[in-house]
Amino acid sequence: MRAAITLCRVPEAAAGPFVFHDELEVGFRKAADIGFDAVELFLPGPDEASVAKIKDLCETHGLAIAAVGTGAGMLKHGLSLTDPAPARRAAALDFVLHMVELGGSLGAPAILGSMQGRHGGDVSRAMALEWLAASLRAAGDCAARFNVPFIYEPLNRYETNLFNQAAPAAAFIREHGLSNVRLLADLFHMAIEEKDIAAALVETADLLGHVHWADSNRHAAGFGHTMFQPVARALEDIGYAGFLSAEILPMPAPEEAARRTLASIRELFPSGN
Ligand code: LER
Ligand code: MN
Repeated sequence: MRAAITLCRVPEAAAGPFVFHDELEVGFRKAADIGFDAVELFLPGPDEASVAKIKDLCETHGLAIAAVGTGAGMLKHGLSLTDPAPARRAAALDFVLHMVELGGSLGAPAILGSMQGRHGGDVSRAMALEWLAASLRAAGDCAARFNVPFIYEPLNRYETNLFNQAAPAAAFIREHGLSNVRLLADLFHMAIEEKDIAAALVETADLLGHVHWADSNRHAAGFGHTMFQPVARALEDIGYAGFLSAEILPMPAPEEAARRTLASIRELFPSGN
């Protein structure tokens, strides 16, 4: 199983669930030294670093880009795809599409997490879901030009009220024929929302595109109370071939969280699959 580690360059997310916050050169070197296969980037925007520079860092350190997050659009600019104001929604989609292009140029998918927003106030659930479907279609079409999917992430109830579980999100993707959209299984959100994480992974297997490898308390795997054995067996059984990416708090310290993550993956997938 390929292991990835998060590298965040967004000052507003300094307390967020990201392991490294170093400059790109330093973060890539640390990821490679510890033994990761890839880096997941959380950048302030599409122009933080050139594609050429990031590709160069990947080559120098033998790393891939697992995914790029889009959450800075919300954190830095307060943008959301379900904002009641049409101009704000348009700006949110524009931000997401530029991140899709950045990721695509690096052979990586972009992720829709917090930028999905929520319904409430003047925005009905039906309205929000219509806007979400339209945005997922646009982002999926854009990603297809780069031969990568677009990744939609159900979040826990404290972060969105659109989709909190994998199966309803999968049904929504299928109903709307969003053929280039895949699901992100963030094991932290799933530990809050799912009845059975392994069963949810099996149920939505055909749509699984990315995994955030986190324990129940958003620490590294092994530092919380999630039962990782059945999760790992489910991922093997469904033939998941994507990344396990540590979107976790850097606790007790970044390097230790990173090493614990990699050890958990090597222990749970001894055959390397
Ligand atoms: C993003 O991947 C995520 O999991 C959300 O909780 C936003 O922080
Ligand atoms: Mn996540």
